[in-house]
Amino acid sequence: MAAATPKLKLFTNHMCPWAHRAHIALAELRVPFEEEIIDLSKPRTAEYLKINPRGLVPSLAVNDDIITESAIVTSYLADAFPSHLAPASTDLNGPLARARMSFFADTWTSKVNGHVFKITAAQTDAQKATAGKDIVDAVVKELEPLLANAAPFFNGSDKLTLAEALTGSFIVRLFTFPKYGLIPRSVLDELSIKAPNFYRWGEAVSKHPSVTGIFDEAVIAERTKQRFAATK
Ligand SMILES: N[C@@H](CCC(=O)N[C@@H](CS)C(=O)NCC(=O)O)C(=O)O
Repeated sequence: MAAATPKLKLFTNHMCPWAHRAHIALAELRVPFEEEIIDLSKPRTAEYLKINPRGLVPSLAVNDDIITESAIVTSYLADAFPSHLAPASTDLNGPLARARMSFFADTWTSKVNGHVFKITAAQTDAQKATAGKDIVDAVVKELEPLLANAAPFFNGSDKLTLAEALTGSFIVRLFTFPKYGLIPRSVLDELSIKAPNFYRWGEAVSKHPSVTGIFDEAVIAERTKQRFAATK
């Protein structure tokens, strides 16, 4: 007998790119879930700290169990609801395909994401120029080769995969923030020339409805500006 579908509740905040990962997976899986928005502008309540002692979003309640950390939550969703996001680890090529997607997401997080954070936080043109060069160099070296067979999504997929669920929230920021002056447009222009695989993939990812669903770009760009203006 098939196991009953678990009851899911996502503790989230739509401004948070880490929580956004779980939203992308849930949108693709089309599984019903409840959500509770956690106000990150205030100290976490004692009730939420019982759910996640680190006080971070996202957290996912699966019936009475809690899962935290966005990569773990998102991978759990791909495991629990078999779909186009990822082959099962018991499939012939499943473990290898999953290792490739994990490596891709890890590469984004460990090699590129920090530079994107720095460019949005930069206070001077010189800082923006340095971070912009670092983004382009890291994408060209680390990500461009991993996207040679994207079609348009990871590893020849015509649908989003776990690789996009884990990175799409950051990609949509990189591709939309130039409109709001948070990232110089020249960074995207350079990427389109020096990293054409990445640029084509990023354009497709940043327009996908499962990625844009909870992403209110104007509000998020404004909040990001305010956050960094406050640190001036
Ligand atoms: N490593 C965590 C990072 C999550 C995270 O940093 N969430 C931020 C919002 S984007 C948060 O909850 N911040 C609350 C705080 O620092 O008080 C994950 O991947 O889930």
